[in-house]
Amino acid sequence: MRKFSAFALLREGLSGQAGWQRQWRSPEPKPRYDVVIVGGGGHGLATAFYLAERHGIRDVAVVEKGWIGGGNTGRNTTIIRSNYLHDESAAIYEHAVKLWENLAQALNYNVMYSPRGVLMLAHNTHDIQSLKRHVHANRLNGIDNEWLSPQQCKAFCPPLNIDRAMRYPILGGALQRRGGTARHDAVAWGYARAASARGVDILENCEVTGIRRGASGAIEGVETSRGFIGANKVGVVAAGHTSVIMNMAGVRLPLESFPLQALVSEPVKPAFPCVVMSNTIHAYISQSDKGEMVIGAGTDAYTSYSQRGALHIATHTLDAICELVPVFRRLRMLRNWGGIVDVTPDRSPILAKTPVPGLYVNCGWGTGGFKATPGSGDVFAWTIAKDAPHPINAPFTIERFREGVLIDEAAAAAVAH
Ligand code: FAD
Ligand code: PYC
Repeated sequence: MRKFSAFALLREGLSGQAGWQRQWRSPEPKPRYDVVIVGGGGHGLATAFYLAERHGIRDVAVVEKGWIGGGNTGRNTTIIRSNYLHDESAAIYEHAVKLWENLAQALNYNVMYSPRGVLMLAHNTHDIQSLKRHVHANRLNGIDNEWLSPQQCKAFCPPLNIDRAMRYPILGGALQRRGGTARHDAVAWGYARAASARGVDILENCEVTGIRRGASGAIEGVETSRGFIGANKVGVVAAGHTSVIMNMAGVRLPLESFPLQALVSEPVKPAFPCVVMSNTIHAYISQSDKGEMVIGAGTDAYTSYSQRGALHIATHTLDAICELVPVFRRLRMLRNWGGIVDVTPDRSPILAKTPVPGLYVNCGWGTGGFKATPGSGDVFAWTIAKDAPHPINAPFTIERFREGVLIDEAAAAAVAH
Protein backbone atom coordinates (compact mmCIF):
# COMPACT_ATOMS: atom_id res chain seq x y z
CA MET A 1 0.00 0.00 0.00
CA ARG A 2 1.23 3.49 -0.83
CA LYS A 3 2.20 5.58 2.22
CA PHE A 4 1.68 9.34 2.34
CA SER A 5 3.69 11.80 4.43
CA ALA A 6 1.82 14.85 5.68
CA PHE A 7 3.77 16.92 3.17
CA ALA A 8 2.96 14.62 0.26
CA LEU A 9 -0.71 14.64 1.20
CA LEU A 10 -0.68 18.43 1.36
CA ARG A 11 1.10 18.69 -1.99
CA GLU A 12 -1.16 16.17 -3.70
CA GLY A 13 -4.21 17.70 -2.05
CA LEU A 14 -3.26 21.10 -3.42
CA SER A 15 -3.03 19.73 -6.92
CA GLY A 16 -6.46 18.19 -6.53
CA GLN A 17 -5.33 14.60 -6.15
CA ALA A 18 -5.38 13.67 -2.47
CA GLY A 19 -4.38 10.07 -1.75
CA TRP A 20 -7.82 8.80 -0.83
CA GLN A 21 -9.23 10.02 -4.11
CA ARG A 22 -6.46 8.50 -6.23
CA GLN A 23 -7.97 5.14 -6.95
CA TRP A 24 -7.04 4.61 -10.58
CA ARG A 25 -4.11 2.72 -12.11
CA SER A 26 -1.32 4.94 -13.43
CA PRO A 27 1.37 2.43 -14.50
CA GLU A 28 4.35 2.69 -16.86
CA PRO A 29 3.10 2.83 -20.47
CA LYS A 30 2.99 -0.49 -22.34
CA PRO A 31 4.70 -0.45 -25.78
CA ARG A 32 1.38 -0.95 -27.56
CA TYR A 33 -2.37 -0.66 -26.94
CA ASP A 34 -5.42 -1.42 -29.01
CA VAL A 35 -6.71 2.13 -28.44
CA VAL A 36 -4.96 5.28 -27.19
CA ILE A 37 -7.13 8.20 -26.09
CA VAL A 38 -5.30 11.54 -26.08
CA GLY A 39 -6.63 13.79 -23.29
CA GLY A 40 -7.59 12.82 -19.74
CA GLY A 41 -10.53 15.18 -19.34
CA GLY A 42 -14.07 13.98 -18.72
CA HIS A 43 -14.69 13.21 -22.40
CA GLY A 44 -11.50 11.15 -22.81
CA LEU A 45 -12.03 9.21 -19.58
CA ALA A 46 -15.70 8.62 -20.40
CA THR A 47 -14.69 7.32 -23.83
CA ALA A 48 -12.27 4.85 -22.23
CA PHE A 49 -14.93 3.75 -19.73
CA TYR A 50 -17.57 3.10 -22.41
CA LEU A 51 -15.03 1.33 -24.68
CA ALA A 52 -14.43 -1.13 -21.84
CA GLU A 53 -17.96 -1.27 -20.48
CA ARG A 54 -20.05 -1.39 -23.66
CA HIS A 55 -17.66 -2.76 -26.29
CA GLY A 56 -15.37 -5.03 -24.25
CA ILE A 57 -12.31 -3.08 -25.49
CA ARG A 58 -10.06 -2.94 -22.43
CA ASP A 59 -6.58 -2.67 -23.94
CA VAL A 60 -6.86 1.10 -23.74
CA ALA A 61 -4.58 3.91 -22.49
CA VAL A 62 -5.68 7.44 -21.68
CA VAL A 63 -2.67 9.71 -22.22
CA GLU A 64 -2.80 13.01 -20.30
CA LYS A 65 -0.12 15.70 -20.40
CA GLY A 66 -0.88 16.95 -16.88
CA TRP A 67 -3.23 15.42 -14.33
CA ILE A 68 -6.66 14.06 -15.16
CA GLY A 69 -9.43 16.65 -14.96
CA GLY A 70 -6.88 19.50 -14.90
CA GLY A 71 -8.18 20.96 -18.19
CA ASN A 72 -11.64 22.36 -18.81
CA THR A 73 -13.30 19.49 -16.96
CA GLY A 74 -11.96 20.86 -13.67
CA ARG A 75 -12.39 24.52 -14.64
CA ASN A 76 -15.97 24.80 -15.80
CA THR A 77 -19.15 25.99 -14.11
CA THR A 78 -20.80 22.55 -14.50
CA ILE A 79 -24.08 23.64 -16.03
CA ILE A 80 -26.04 20.69 -17.42
CA ARG A 81 -29.02 21.13 -19.74
CA SER A 82 -30.30 19.93 -23.10
CA ASN A 83 -32.37 22.95 -24.24
CA TYR A 84 -30.55 23.36 -27.59
CA LEU A 85 -32.38 24.56 -30.68
CA HIS A 86 -31.55 22.12 -33.48
CA ASP A 87 -32.66 18.48 -33.57
CA GLU A 88 -29.08 17.17 -33.88
CA SER A 89 -27.91 19.10 -30.81
CA ALA A 90 -31.01 18.35 -28.78
CA ALA A 91 -30.44 14.64 -29.46
CA ILE A 92 -26.84 14.55 -28.28
CA TYR A 93 -27.33 16.76 -25.20
CA GLU A 94 -30.52 14.96 -24.19
CA HIS A 95 -28.70 11.63 -24.54
CA ALA A 96 -26.15 13.04 -22.08
CA VAL A 97 -28.79 14.31 -19.63
CA LYS A 98 -30.38 10.86 -19.53
CA LEU A 99 -26.97 9.34 -18.72
CA TRP A 100 -26.33 12.00 -16.03
CA GLU A 101 -29.50 10.88 -14.27
CA ASN A 102 -27.97 7.48 -13.40
CA LEU A 103 -24.26 8.24 -13.66
CA ALA A 104 -23.48 7.98 -9.96
CA GLN A 105 -24.95 4.46 -9.93
CA ALA A 106 -23.23 3.45 -13.20
CA LEU A 107 -19.82 4.54 -11.88
CA ASN A 108 -20.48 3.76 -8.22
CA TYR A 109 -19.13 7.25 -7.54
CA ASN A 110 -21.06 10.25 -6.29
CA VAL A 111 -20.83 12.81 -9.09
CA MET A 112 -23.28 15.05 -7.19
CA TYR A 113 -25.61 15.52 -10.15
CA SER A 114 -28.19 18.03 -8.97
CA PRO A 115 -31.13 18.73 -11.32
CA ARG A 116 -32.08 21.97 -9.60
CA GLY A 117 -33.33 23.73 -12.77
CA VAL A 118 -31.65 26.02 -15.28
CA LEU A 119 -33.39 29.36 -15.84
CA MET A 120 -32.39 31.41 -18.90
CA LEU A 121 -33.42 35.06 -18.61
CA ALA A 122 -34.90 37.35 -21.26
CA HIS A 123 -34.15 41.09 -21.11
CA ASN A 124 -35.56 42.38 -24.42
CA THR A 125 -37.99 41.44 -27.18
CA HIS A 126 -35.36 39.54 -29.12
CA ASP A 127 -34.54 37.40 -26.06
CA ILE A 128 -38.23 36.64 -25.51
CA GLN A 129 -38.70 35.54 -29.12
CA SER A 130 -35.50 33.49 -29.19
CA LEU A 131 -36.10 31.74 -25.86
CA LYS A 132 -39.75 30.98 -26.70
CA ARG A 133 -38.57 29.49 -29.98
CA HIS A 134 -36.24 27.25 -27.97
CA VAL A 135 -39.11 26.25 -25.65
CA HIS A 136 -41.26 25.18 -28.61
CA ALA A 137 -38.43 23.42 -30.46
CA ASN A 138 -37.44 21.54 -27.30
CA ARG A 139 -40.99 20.41 -26.61
CA LEU A 140 -41.29 19.08 -30.15
CA ASN A 141 -38.23 16.99 -29.35
CA GLY A 142 -39.75 15.73 -26.09
CA ILE A 143 -37.40 17.88 -23.99
CA ASP A 144 -38.80 19.77 -21.01
CA ASN A 145 -38.64 23.58 -21.20
CA GLU A 146 -41.24 26.12 -20.12
CA TRP A 147 -41.78 29.87 -20.27
CA LEU A 148 -42.00 31.83 -16.99
CA SER A 149 -43.24 35.39 -16.40
CA PRO A 150 -40.99 37.72 -14.37
CA GLN A 151 -43.09 36.96 -11.26
CA GLN A 152 -42.76 33.22 -11.86
CA CYS A 153 -38.98 33.68 -12.29
CA LYS A 154 -38.89 35.42 -8.90
CA ALA A 155 -40.99 32.70 -7.29
CA PHE A 156 -38.59 30.05 -8.63
CA CYS A 157 -35.47 32.04 -7.70
CA PRO A 158 -36.33 34.53 -4.92
CA PRO A 159 -33.00 36.46 -4.85
CA LEU A 160 -33.57 37.74 -8.42
CA ASN A 161 -34.29 41.44 -8.87
CA ILE A 162 -37.33 41.85 -11.15
CA ASP A 163 -37.59 45.63 -10.77
CA ARG A 164 -38.66 47.05 -14.18
CA ALA A 165 -36.37 50.08 -13.64
CA MET A 166 -33.24 47.93 -14.03
CA ARG A 167 -30.85 48.64 -16.91
CA TYR A 168 -31.66 45.15 -18.30
CA PRO A 169 -35.02 44.28 -16.71
CA ILE A 170 -36.03 40.62 -16.45
CA LEU A 171 -38.93 40.19 -18.90
CA GLY A 172 -39.32 36.43 -18.41
CA GLY A 173 -37.30 33.27 -18.63
CA ALA A 174 -37.10 29.75 -20.06
CA LEU A 175 -36.83 27.08 -17.39
CA GLN A 176 -35.53 23.56 -17.92
CA ARG A 177 -36.34 21.89 -14.62
CA ARG A 178 -34.23 18.79 -15.38
CA GLY A 179 -31.15 20.96 -15.95
CA GLY A 180 -28.68 21.48 -13.13
CA THR A 181 -25.11 20.92 -12.05
CA ALA A 182 -22.65 18.17 -11.03
CA ARG A 183 -19.30 18.09 -9.27
CA HIS A 184 -16.76 18.50 -12.08
CA ASP A 185 -13.69 16.74 -10.68
CA ALA A 186 -15.80 13.88 -9.32
CA VAL A 187 -16.83 13.24 -12.92
CA ALA A 188 -13.18 12.85 -13.96
CA TRP A 189 -12.32 10.72 -10.93
CA GLY A 190 -15.47 8.60 -11.23
CA TYR A 191 -14.86 7.75 -14.88
CA ALA A 192 -11.14 7.21 -14.20
CA ARG A 193 -11.74 4.80 -11.35
CA ALA A 194 -14.42 2.86 -13.23
CA ALA A 195 -12.30 2.68 -16.41
CA SER A 196 -9.23 1.63 -14.45
CA ALA A 197 -11.23 -1.11 -12.72
CA ARG A 198 -12.02 -2.47 -16.20
CA GLY A 199 -8.34 -2.58 -17.23
CA VAL A 200 -7.72 0.87 -18.75
CA ASP A 201 -4.27 2.43 -18.10
CA ILE A 202 -4.35 6.12 -17.23
CA LEU A 203 -0.99 7.71 -18.05
CA GLU A 204 -0.61 11.13 -16.43
CA ASN A 205 2.32 13.51 -17.06
CA CYS A 206 2.52 12.01 -20.54
CA GLU A 207 2.30 14.64 -23.28
CA VAL A 208 1.64 13.66 -26.88
CA THR A 209 4.28 15.35 -29.03
CA GLY A 210 3.71 13.59 -32.34
CA ILE A 211 1.43 11.18 -34.20
CA ARG A 212 3.11 8.44 -36.19
CA ARG A 213 1.54 7.18 -39.44
CA GLY A 214 2.74 4.20 -41.47
CA ALA A 215 3.51 3.93 -45.19
CA SER A 216 -0.20 3.30 -45.91
CA GLY A 217 -1.07 6.51 -44.04
CA ALA A 218 -2.79 4.61 -41.21
CA ILE A 219 -2.12 5.34 -37.54
CA GLU A 220 0.84 3.56 -35.88
CA GLY A 221 0.83 5.29 -32.51
CA VAL A 222 1.77 8.43 -30.61
CA GLU A 223 5.12 9.99 -29.68
CA THR A 224 4.99 11.13 -26.06
CA SER A 225 7.16 12.67 -23.38
CA ARG A 226 7.35 9.11 -21.96
CA GLY A 227 8.34 7.49 -25.25
CA PHE A 228 6.57 6.05 -28.29
CA ILE A 229 3.29 4.24 -27.64
CA GLY A 230 1.95 2.05 -30.46
CA ALA A 231 -1.79 1.86 -31.13
CA ASN A 232 -4.23 0.43 -33.65
CA LYS A 233 -6.55 3.36 -33.09
CA VAL A 234 -6.08 6.84 -31.63
CA GLY A 235 -8.91 9.08 -30.38
CA VAL A 236 -8.03 12.74 -29.82
CA VAL A 237 -10.14 14.54 -27.15
CA ALA A 238 -7.92 17.41 -26.04
CA ALA A 239 -10.17 20.47 -25.77
CA GLY A 240 -8.40 23.71 -26.61
CA HIS A 241 -5.41 21.88 -28.09
CA THR A 242 -7.05 19.61 -30.63
CA SER A 243 -5.96 21.51 -33.72
CA VAL A 244 -2.32 21.36 -32.54
CA ILE A 245 -2.49 17.59 -32.04
CA MET A 246 -4.41 16.93 -35.25
CA ASN A 247 -1.82 18.96 -37.17
CA MET A 248 0.72 16.37 -36.01
CA ALA A 249 -1.20 13.86 -38.13
CA GLY A 250 -1.58 16.27 -41.04
CA VAL A 251 -5.29 16.96 -40.42
CA ARG A 252 -6.43 20.60 -40.42
CA LEU A 253 -9.58 21.49 -38.47
CA PRO A 254 -11.68 24.68 -38.42
CA LEU A 255 -11.06 25.47 -34.74
CA GLU A 256 -10.13 28.57 -32.75
CA SER A 257 -9.08 28.50 -29.09
CA PHE A 258 -10.21 31.16 -26.62
CA PRO A 259 -9.85 31.66 -22.87
CA LEU A 260 -13.11 31.39 -20.93
CA GLN A 261 -13.10 32.33 -17.26
CA ALA A 262 -15.06 31.74 -14.07
CA LEU A 263 -14.99 32.86 -10.46
CA VAL A 264 -16.20 31.65 -7.09
CA SER A 265 -17.19 33.75 -4.10
CA GLU A 266 -16.51 33.09 -0.45
CA PRO A 267 -18.82 30.31 0.79
CA VAL A 268 -22.15 31.32 2.29
CA LYS A 269 -25.21 29.45 3.55
CA PRO A 270 -27.66 28.11 0.93
CA ALA A 271 -29.03 31.24 -0.77
CA PHE A 272 -29.44 30.49 -4.46
CA PRO A 273 -31.69 27.55 -5.36
CA CYS A 274 -31.09 27.02 -9.10
CA VAL A 275 -28.86 27.93 -12.06
CA VAL A 276 -29.52 31.31 -13.68
CA MET A 277 -28.07 32.29 -17.04
CA SER A 278 -28.30 35.52 -18.98
CA ASN A 279 -27.07 35.64 -22.55
CA THR A 280 -27.70 39.34 -22.97
CA ILE A 281 -25.74 40.59 -19.99
CA HIS A 282 -23.23 37.70 -20.05
CA ALA A 283 -23.44 36.20 -16.63
CA TYR A 284 -24.42 32.90 -15.12
CA ILE A 285 -24.55 31.81 -11.53
CA SER A 286 -25.28 28.87 -9.26
CA GLN A 287 -24.29 27.89 -5.73
CA SER A 288 -21.94 24.96 -5.15
CA ASP A 289 -22.51 22.40 -2.41
CA LYS A 290 -19.60 24.05 -0.55
CA GLY A 291 -21.58 27.31 -0.52
CA GLU A 292 -19.54 29.29 -3.03
CA MET A 293 -21.38 31.26 -5.71
CA VAL A 294 -20.07 29.86 -8.99
CA ILE A 295 -20.03 32.65 -11.56
CA GLY A 296 -19.09 32.37 -15.20
CA ALA A 297 -18.04 35.12 -17.57
CA GLY A 298 -17.76 35.44 -21.35
CA THR A 299 -14.93 34.36 -23.63
CA ASP A 300 -12.02 36.69 -24.34
CA ALA A 301 -12.20 38.62 -27.60
CA TYR A 302 -8.87 37.23 -28.84
CA THR A 303 -7.55 33.72 -29.40
CA SER A 304 -5.00 32.54 -26.85
CA TYR A 305 -3.77 29.44 -24.98
CA SER A 306 -3.69 31.31 -21.67
CA GLN A 307 -5.59 29.67 -18.81
CA ARG A 308 -6.81 33.04 -17.53
CA GLY A 309 -9.26 35.54 -18.96
CA ALA A 310 -9.09 39.32 -19.36
CA LEU A 311 -9.89 41.26 -16.18
CA HIS A 312 -12.40 43.62 -17.79
CA ILE A 313 -14.57 40.63 -18.77
CA ALA A 314 -14.74 39.38 -15.17
CA THR A 315 -15.53 42.90 -13.96
CA HIS A 316 -18.36 43.23 -16.46
CA THR A 317 -19.81 39.90 -15.33
CA LEU A 318 -19.68 40.89 -11.66
CA ASP A 319 -21.45 44.18 -12.48
CA ALA A 320 -24.16 42.15 -14.21
CA ILE A 321 -24.51 39.72 -11.28
CA CYS A 322 -24.83 42.60 -8.79
CA GLU A 323 -27.62 44.07 -10.88
CA LEU A 324 -29.46 40.75 -11.25
CA VAL A 325 -29.00 39.71 -7.63
CA PRO A 326 -28.39 42.84 -5.53
CA VAL A 327 -28.11 40.87 -2.27
CA PHE A 328 -24.75 39.54 -3.57
CA ARG A 329 -23.18 43.02 -3.74
CA ARG A 330 -21.21 42.48 -0.54
CA LEU A 331 -19.92 39.01 -1.43
CA ARG A 332 -16.15 38.75 -1.81
CA MET A 333 -14.62 36.75 -4.64
CA LEU A 334 -12.31 33.93 -3.62
CA ARG A 335 -10.80 32.53 -6.83
CA ASN A 336 -10.73 33.29 -10.55
CA TRP A 337 -9.34 31.04 -13.30
CA GLY A 338 -9.66 30.30 -16.99
CA GLY A 339 -9.78 27.38 -19.37
CA ILE A 340 -9.14 27.13 -23.11
CA VAL A 341 -12.18 26.28 -25.17
CA ASP A 342 -12.06 25.32 -28.84
CA VAL A 343 -14.77 26.71 -31.04
CA THR A 344 -16.00 25.70 -34.51
CA PRO A 345 -17.63 28.05 -37.05
CA ASP A 346 -21.13 26.73 -36.24
CA ARG A 347 -20.49 26.38 -32.49
CA SER A 348 -21.28 22.66 -32.61
CA PRO A 349 -18.79 19.88 -31.90
CA ILE A 350 -16.89 17.61 -34.28
CA LEU A 351 -17.23 13.98 -33.20
CA ALA A 352 -16.11 11.83 -36.04
CA LYS A 353 -13.78 9.61 -38.02
CA THR A 354 -11.03 11.52 -39.80
CA PRO A 355 -9.51 11.01 -43.27
CA VAL A 356 -6.63 9.15 -41.52
CA PRO A 357 -7.43 5.44 -41.00
CA GLY A 358 -7.50 4.68 -37.28
CA LEU A 359 -7.66 8.35 -36.18
CA TYR A 360 -10.80 9.79 -34.56
CA VAL A 361 -11.53 13.25 -33.19
CA ASN A 362 -13.86 14.71 -30.59
CA CYS A 363 -13.57 18.49 -30.18
CA GLY A 364 -15.20 21.88 -30.71
CA TRP A 365 -17.47 21.72 -27.66
CA GLY A 366 -16.55 25.33 -27.03
CA THR A 367 -18.08 26.78 -23.93
CA GLY A 368 -20.59 23.98 -23.47
CA GLY A 369 -19.07 20.49 -23.40
CA PHE A 370 -19.21 19.59 -19.71
CA LYS A 371 -22.90 18.78 -19.90
CA ALA A 372 -22.19 16.50 -22.87
CA THR A 373 -19.51 14.42 -21.11
CA PRO A 374 -21.39 11.10 -20.68
CA GLY A 375 -23.16 11.29 -24.04
CA SER A 376 -20.04 12.32 -25.89
CA GLY A 377 -17.97 9.53 -24.29
CA ASP A 378 -20.66 6.99 -25.10
CA VAL A 379 -21.01 7.81 -28.81
CA PHE A 380 -17.27 8.44 -29.30
CA ALA A 381 -16.53 4.98 -27.87
CA TRP A 382 -19.08 3.54 -30.34
CA THR A 383 -17.43 5.42 -33.24
CA ILE A 384 -13.97 4.10 -32.32
CA ALA A 385 -15.12 0.56 -31.58
CA LYS A 386 -17.15 0.19 -34.80
CA ASP A 387 -15.14 2.53 -37.03
CA ALA A 388 -18.48 4.15 -37.86
CA PRO A 389 -20.48 6.94 -36.25
CA HIS A 390 -23.33 6.30 -33.84
CA PRO A 391 -26.59 7.74 -35.29
CA ILE A 392 -26.46 10.51 -32.66
CA ASN A 393 -23.04 11.80 -33.71
CA ALA A 394 -23.39 11.07 -37.43
CA PRO A 395 -24.23 14.75 -38.24
CA PHE A 396 -21.17 16.10 -36.36
CA THR A 397 -18.66 15.45 -39.15
CA ILE A 398 -15.61 17.42 -40.29
CA GLU A 399 -17.00 17.42 -43.84
CA ARG A 400 -20.05 19.53 -42.87
CA PHE A 401 -17.89 22.66 -43.05
CA ARG A 402 -17.05 21.90 -46.68
CA GLU A 403 -20.54 20.72 -47.60
CA GLY A 404 -22.36 23.53 -45.77
CA VAL A 405 -24.54 21.21 -43.65
CA LEU A 406 -23.95 23.28 -40.51
CA ILE A 407 -25.62 22.85 -37.12
CA ASP A 408 -25.71 26.50 -36.16
CA GLU A 409 -25.99 26.77 -32.39
CA ALA A 410 -24.39 30.21 -32.03
CA ALA A 411 -26.95 31.21 -29.41
CA ALA A 412 -26.79 27.93 -27.54
CA ALA A 413 -24.64 28.83 -24.54
CA ALA A 414 -25.50 31.86 -22.50
CA VAL A 415 -21.99 33.25 -22.82
CA ALA A 416 -20.16 35.45 -25.31
CA HIS A 417 -18.77 33.36 -28.13
P1 FAD B 1 -10.57 18.82 -21.00
O1 FAD B 1 -11.14 18.57 -19.66
O2 FAD B 1 -9.93 20.14 -21.24
O3 FAD B 1 -9.56 17.65 -21.29
C1 FAD B 1 -8.61 17.70 -22.36
C2 FAD B 1 -7.30 17.21 -21.80
O4 FAD B 1 -6.37 17.10 -22.86
C3 FAD B 1 -6.68 18.18 -20.79
O5 FAD B 1 -6.62 17.57 -19.53
C4 FAD B 1 -5.32 18.49 -21.37
O6 FAD B 1 -4.30 18.58 -20.40
C5 FAD B 1 -5.09 17.30 -22.30
N1 FAD B 1 -4.12 17.56 -23.38
C6 FAD B 1 -4.00 18.67 -24.13
N2 FAD B 1 -2.95 18.54 -24.97
C7 FAD B 1 -2.41 17.31 -24.74
C8 FAD B 1 -1.30 16.61 -25.28
N3 FAD B 1 -0.53 17.13 -26.23
N4 FAD B 1 -1.04 15.37 -24.79
C9 FAD B 1 -1.80 14.81 -23.82
N5 FAD B 1 -2.86 15.46 -23.27
C10 FAD B 1 -3.16 16.69 -23.72
N6 FAD B 1 -19.56 23.35 -20.33
C11 FAD B 1 -20.82 23.10 -19.88
O7 FAD B 1 -21.49 22.22 -20.40
N7 FAD B 1 -21.36 23.80 -18.86
C12 FAD B 1 -20.70 24.83 -18.26
O8 FAD B 1 -21.22 25.44 -17.31
C13 FAD B 1 -19.40 25.15 -18.74
N8 FAD B 1 -18.73 26.17 -18.18
C14 FAD B 1 -17.46 26.42 -18.55
C15 FAD B 1 -16.77 27.40 -17.87
C16 FAD B 1 -15.42 27.60 -18.12
C17 FAD B 1 -14.69 28.67 -17.37
C18 FAD B 1 -14.77 26.79 -19.09
C19 FAD B 1 -13.30 26.99 -19.38
C20 FAD B 1 -15.47 25.83 -19.80
C21 FAD B 1 -16.82 25.62 -19.54
N9 FAD B 1 -17.57 24.63 -20.18
C22 FAD B 1 -18.84 24.36 -19.77
C23 FAD B 1 -16.98 23.84 -21.27
C24 FAD B 1 -16.47 22.51 -20.74
O9 FAD B 1 -15.63 22.72 -19.63
C25 FAD B 1 -15.68 21.75 -21.80
O10 FAD B 1 -16.39 21.74 -23.04
C26 FAD B 1 -15.46 20.31 -21.38
O11 FAD B 1 -15.05 20.25 -20.04
C27 FAD B 1 -14.43 19.68 -22.28
O12 FAD B 1 -14.06 18.43 -21.74
P2 FAD B 1 -12.87 17.63 -22.36
O13 FAD B 1 -12.71 16.38 -21.60
O14 FAD B 1 -13.06 17.56 -23.82
O15 FAD B 1 -11.63 18.64 -22.16
O1 PYC C 1 -23.21 25.59 -21.86
O2 PYC C 1 -24.55 25.97 -20.22
C1 PYC C 1 -23.50 26.16 -20.80
C2 PYC C 1 -22.51 27.07 -20.26
C3 PYC C 1 -22.66 27.87 -19.22
C4 PYC C 1 -21.48 28.51 -19.05
C5 PYC C 1 -20.62 28.08 -19.97
N1 PYC C 1 -21.27 27.18 -20.72
